[in-house]
Amino acid sequence: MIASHLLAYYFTELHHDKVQQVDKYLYHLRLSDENLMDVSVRFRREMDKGLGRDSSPTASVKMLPTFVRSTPDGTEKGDFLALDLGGSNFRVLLVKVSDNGKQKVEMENQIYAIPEELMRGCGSELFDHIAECLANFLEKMGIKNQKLPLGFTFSFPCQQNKLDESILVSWTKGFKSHGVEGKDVVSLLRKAIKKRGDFDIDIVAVINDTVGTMMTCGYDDHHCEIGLIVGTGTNACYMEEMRHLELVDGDEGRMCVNTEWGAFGDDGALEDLRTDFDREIDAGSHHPGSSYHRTLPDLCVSIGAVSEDVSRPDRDKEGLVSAEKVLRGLGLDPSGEDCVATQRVCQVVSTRAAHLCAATLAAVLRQIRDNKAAERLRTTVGVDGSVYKNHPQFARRLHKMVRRLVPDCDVRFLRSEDGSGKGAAMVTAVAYRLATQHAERQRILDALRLSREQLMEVKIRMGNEMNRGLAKESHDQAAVKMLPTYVRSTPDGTERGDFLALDLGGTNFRVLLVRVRSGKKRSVEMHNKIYTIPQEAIQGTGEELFDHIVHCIADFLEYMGMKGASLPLGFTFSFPCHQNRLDQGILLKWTKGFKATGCEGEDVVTLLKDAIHRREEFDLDVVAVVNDTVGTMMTCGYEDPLCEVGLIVGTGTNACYMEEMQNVELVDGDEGRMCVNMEWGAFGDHGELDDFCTDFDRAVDDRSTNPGKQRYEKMISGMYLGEIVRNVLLEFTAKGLLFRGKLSERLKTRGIFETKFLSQIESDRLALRQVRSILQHLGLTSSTCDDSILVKEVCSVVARRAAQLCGAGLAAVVDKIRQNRNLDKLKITVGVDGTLYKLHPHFSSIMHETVRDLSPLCEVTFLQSEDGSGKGAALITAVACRIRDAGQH
Ligand code: 0WK
Ligand code: 0WK
Ligand code: BGC
Repeated sequence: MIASHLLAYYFTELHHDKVQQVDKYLYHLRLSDENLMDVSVRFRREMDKGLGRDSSPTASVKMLPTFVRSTPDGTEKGDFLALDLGGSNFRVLLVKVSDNGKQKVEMENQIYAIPEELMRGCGSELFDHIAECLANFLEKMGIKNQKLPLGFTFSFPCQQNKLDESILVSWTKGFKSHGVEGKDVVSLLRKAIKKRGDFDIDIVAVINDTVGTMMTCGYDDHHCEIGLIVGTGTNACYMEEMRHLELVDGDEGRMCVNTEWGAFGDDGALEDLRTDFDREIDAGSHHPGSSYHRTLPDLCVSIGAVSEDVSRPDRDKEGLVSAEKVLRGLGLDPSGEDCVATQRVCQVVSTRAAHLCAATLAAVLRQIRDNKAAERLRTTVGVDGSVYKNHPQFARRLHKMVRRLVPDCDVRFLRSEDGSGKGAAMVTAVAYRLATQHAERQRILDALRLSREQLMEVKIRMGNEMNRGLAKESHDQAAVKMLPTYVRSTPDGTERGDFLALDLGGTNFRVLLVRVRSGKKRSVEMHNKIYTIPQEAIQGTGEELFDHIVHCIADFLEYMGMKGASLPLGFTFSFPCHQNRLDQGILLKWTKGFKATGCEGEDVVTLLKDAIHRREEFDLDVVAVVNDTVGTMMTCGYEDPLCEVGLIVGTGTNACYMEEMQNVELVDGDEGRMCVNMEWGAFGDHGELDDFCTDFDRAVDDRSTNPGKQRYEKMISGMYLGEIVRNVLLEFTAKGLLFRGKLSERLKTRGIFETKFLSQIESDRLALRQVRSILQHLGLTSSTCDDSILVKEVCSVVARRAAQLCGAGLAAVVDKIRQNRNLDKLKITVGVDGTLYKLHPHFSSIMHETVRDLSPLCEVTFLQSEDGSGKGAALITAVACRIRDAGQH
């Protein structure tokens, strides 16, 4: 229109005012670098508006989420159909993707016409026609009986809520079929196909042609993260950070955004740059008032013979000839001057178009550069469209201006030779791969997901095992030993004195001095020092281990200036011990990787005393040996008298609680209560949990220092969760479901995936890239964002199961206490300690929830121990001393 207008105008008015007037007209169509930089800045602002949840409804540049999040990873394979509607040609394609190592893509396609009357007629007829073309193509290819997956390139602005659903926002490019805007084009197509009933397909994805172009080019160049179309219409898409897409949930990774930049200026943002020619074109267009930015293509269309006419003259000498031919074609009798002017008009119009494109593309490039916080951005733009491809100067002008506007970006422009249909097939192939992989991953993870019924079953079985452990006749066969601790009462506030305490068995070995005051100034003051237990002591001889313990005590007494002091000592020894009295503990078996020889079956108090004697430096009065669960219950009981259960979820896991003496059949007497150390870690050692054990659990157990033992512990506690995750990741990788199937040597290393990683990876504060840095630390340098999301999912599934299993066990404990006391409702406190419980972001809440759900008649308060079980051990020692001293008077 401009050219013809201009020329028509030229022919009428300019006959009189020579070339100057032409230049005057051309002036407004020329944009300076400042103008273009300003357009670029304005567009960037529009992008932010489009991405914002609150601002997007009024934004002209809609920034539509496409639900395309991943690019091909080379493992896609299969036959896929694709439809390509919205450009100059409507294509139906069959795309064969083979992954025999060197991924190959073969394509067959057929172009079909879309009659004008259908473009402007009734929508259902349009889709009937599309279905007709599809049927024709399937017939031709002899695949009408196959239900192939299909990717639909539908190149119009669509609101998407998922990959296979797309609501048409508004037609563009001369399409006006009614009854389609506001509808899901996938349902319209499915309906049209169903109506025919002679073939069926599985529509997996609907995408915009810019997205298809990005994917088509991304197949050859993995740097391609922008898709650009300059053809009948113009538009661009790019990979945006999820955290910027406020319209879609999730902050992890990236998603392709269809900018629909054609509408830039619809809110007047380009008013100052628009010329009367633009306004006239718009007024005469199919969609007046929308799509200013579509200045170029619409302009071309209206001159008839479309862009060729404009682009051909834009070729210097040869172009002049074309100009004359075009003008004669329009029934004019142009002079040489007319042809020069016409060529000039074409040059200026297409240059403005190329530069406007460059300005908005520059904004997209800056957005990606800033997203990556990159000094210098290296990226590829996949391009398609007849204007970009056929106009002799457009591409060069676009590239040049882009490099001028964003000199700090290395931009490669990659022409799409295969059309966006291939891209649509790749999106479908990726969606298919992701869906298949997702299903396979969920199938594997489902083995680690426990239903409420299964958890209730665990609770019931734990309850049964508790009774078997308590009962004299079944105790020996019971897996859960329910060991009497000889702790019968909790502190009554009269305790006082200085006590030493040892705390062995958790992550840290502590020596403590605990000063207990009674009466009004009732308080407990503690001094402690943490010592490491060297691996060689843990796995050496018992003598070495206990000599090391005594060495630490000596160091502590010196450190406290109490060399040679002889204080009553409470020994927290966090391993299963059979006790016949408070100051004796026969070690039944080591757990948590301890293997020191000559200890199992021995009284650890004796082993300690022997070591003290061997040192001949000080003497100690070992009054009590307690389990860390008992110490924790006491520590918390000092604050909250309702605390009658102790729970540890740390390196290992275990629980204790105050049981009715009449149920503690291993100990004489029926009066009162005694604390029972359940040693529930061994639950499952006799097969009680076999139907809940997975291959991953079996792999962890097989390679542990105590195969077949502590099965429940190995599904819950910190020493093992990392290993379970590592084994799941190995399985996923071996099946090509993760890390592109590339196994890293480091990931094969036992214990490399520490449980602390689970807590870190699941903490909401940790962005994905930090998950990636953990994976990089594990030698998984090529892990992708998707990999990180999957690793996070595996960690959460494994941790969730651990928390639920722990909750099911505890539900059995509190319900037993309630039944012991014939209460309809029990109010009780559980004292808890252990790094996993304290540091994992979700473990405690999931465990609490499970207890509440499985034992609704128990109102359970969880009290986290801040002082460790050493304090509890000292309090037990204080009580024992009080009773002993009372006994001596
Ligand atoms: C070829 C792509 C198609 C896109 C077209 C745009 O396969 O998806 O719509 O380019 O260019 P046009 O045909 O409008 O010039
Ligand atoms: C801190 C207690 C200690 C217990 C430990 C368990 O003072 O007795 O063994 O918690 O947690 P872990 O250190 O194994 O994570
Ligand atoms: C031990 C228990 C201890 C628990 C928590 C288990 O391995 O057998 O005695 O209470 O770990 O530390």
